[in-house]
Amino acid sequence: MEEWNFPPSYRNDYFPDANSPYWFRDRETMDPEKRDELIVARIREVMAYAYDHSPFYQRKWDEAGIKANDIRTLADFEEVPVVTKQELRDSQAKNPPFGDYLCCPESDIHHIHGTSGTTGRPTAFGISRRDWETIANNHARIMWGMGLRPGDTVFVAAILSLYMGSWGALIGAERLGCKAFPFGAGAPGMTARAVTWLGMMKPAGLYSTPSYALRLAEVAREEGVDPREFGIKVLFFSGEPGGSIPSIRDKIQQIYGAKVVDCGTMAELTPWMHASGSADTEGMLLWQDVVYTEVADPKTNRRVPYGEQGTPIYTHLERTSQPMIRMVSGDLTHWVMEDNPCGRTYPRLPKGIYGRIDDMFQIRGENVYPSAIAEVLEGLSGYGGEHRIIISRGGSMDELAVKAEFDQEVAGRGPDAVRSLGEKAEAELSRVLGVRARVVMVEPDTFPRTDFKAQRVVDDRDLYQSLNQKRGG
Ligand code: 8LH
Repeated sequence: MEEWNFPPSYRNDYFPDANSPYWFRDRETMDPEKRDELIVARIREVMAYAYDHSPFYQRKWDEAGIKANDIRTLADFEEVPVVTKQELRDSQAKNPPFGDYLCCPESDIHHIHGTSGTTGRPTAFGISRRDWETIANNHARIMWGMGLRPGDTVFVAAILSLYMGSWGALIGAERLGCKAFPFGAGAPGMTARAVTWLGMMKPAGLYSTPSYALRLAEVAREEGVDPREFGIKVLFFSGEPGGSIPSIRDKIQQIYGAKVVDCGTMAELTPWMHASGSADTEGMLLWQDVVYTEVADPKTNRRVPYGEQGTPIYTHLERTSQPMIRMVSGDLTHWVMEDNPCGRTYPRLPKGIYGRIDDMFQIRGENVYPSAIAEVLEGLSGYGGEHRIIISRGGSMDELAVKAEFDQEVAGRGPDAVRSLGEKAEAELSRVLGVRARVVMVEPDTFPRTDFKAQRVVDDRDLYQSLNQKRGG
C-alpha cells in the first residue's frame, strides 16, 4: 500500500494528483484501528531488523527478556524499555563515532549531522543514503499536507550547521519539487539580508523557529518593510513551542498575512516533521505510519489515555541507519483523538509540545511552563516582544518574577501607560498560572533577540533579592 514497506523504498518521481490534499490518501485517512494493526506488524519488522544489526538493541532487549515476535499489540510494545539520550551518548563514547546502534555499515553513511546543544557530549547522526531519501520523501509528503506545492519557493531561515531542522526542511522542499533556498541564519547582519532576499524571492514557504520569525518581522519593520510584502503563504515552524500557542500563532499569522503550521520533534527522530499540523488542522498531527508516537506517563513509560498529558515516546518505522525504538523525549504535551478538519485520521496534539519537563518549574506547588508565560505576554497589546523569567528558590517559598519589554507605542504614552501594562500583565499571569508573578516592565529592545531557539529562564537569586528590597517586599 502506497509505498509503506520496510526497509522503505520510495519512488523519487512519485507525486499525488495535483488536486489531492493528500500525498498518500490511504495511509493518511485509513481507519485508525486498521492503521494500529499495521503499525504493530511494522514494529515487529523494525525491531527484528534492529536486533539483527545492533549490539545496543540486542543487549537492551536481551536484558529485558523481550523479542520482536512478542509484540502482538500496542500494549505489548509498552513493555519495551525506553531509549534515553544518555544511553546514545554512552554508546557513542564506547563505540565512536556513531555508537553500536548504527544498523548499517559505516560505508553506507551519506550524511553526518549532530546535536546542536552546547552542553555535554554531542551525539553524531550517521544517516545512510536510503534514510536520507526516506526522510526527504516523508517531509515532502507532510509539506504537501501543509499546502506547499511543486514550483513553490521555500526559504529556509535557520542555522544550516548542527541543526537538523534546517536540513530536514531543505530536503523536503527539494523532494517536493520546490525552489529550495537554503538561506540559513546566525551570521552577523544576516537578518537584514534575509529581509532583502525575501522581498526579492517572494517565497510561498518560510521555515524558521517561531522566535526567529518574530525577530525577522521586527528587522523588516526597522528596514521600512511590511512582512506582508514577502507574499508568504505558509510559515512552518519547529524547534520550540510557539506554532500551536494561540496568541503567538495568531500574532505571527497577522504580521505576515500567512498560515502558521507547527511541526517538529527531535533531531534523533528525523524525519522530525512526523508531528505536524496541516493546511486545515491546527496543533500537530501524529503521522503514526512514519514514526509511531506514544504519549506516556513519564514515570511508567506507558501510554496515557487520549485527552491526557504525558511525554512523547517515539519509534521510527522507516529508518534503517540509526533507528530509534521507544526513544523518550522528556517533553510534555497532551493528545486527543478526534475528527480532524483535514480528514487525516491521526491523533493530534492540540497545543503542540509545551516544552521540556526539565524546563518546567514549580512555584508554590504549581507547575509553570515558560511557554505559558510567553503565551500570556504575546496576547497583551503593548508587549514589546521579549522577556526573561526569573526564579528565586532562595527563600522559604519559591518566587517568580518576569521582566517584560513594553513597546514603542506604550513608551510614547508615558509612565502611567507602562505601569498599567505591568499591572495588567501581573493580573493576567497570576490568573493563568495560578501563582503570583511579579512583573517588571523594561524598555523596548532591552533583551537580545535570538536567531534560533529562545532561552528565557534566568535563575538569578541576587537580582530577585534586590527587586524585593526596592519594593520593600
Ligand atoms: C519543540 C518543537 C515544537 C522541537 N514545539 N517544542 O526542529 C525539529 C528538530 C530538528 C529539533 O528541534 O530537534 P532538536 O534540536 O533535537 O531539539 C528537540 C527539542 O526541541 C524537542 O525535544 C522539543 O523540546 C523542542 N521542539 N520542535 C515545541 N514544534
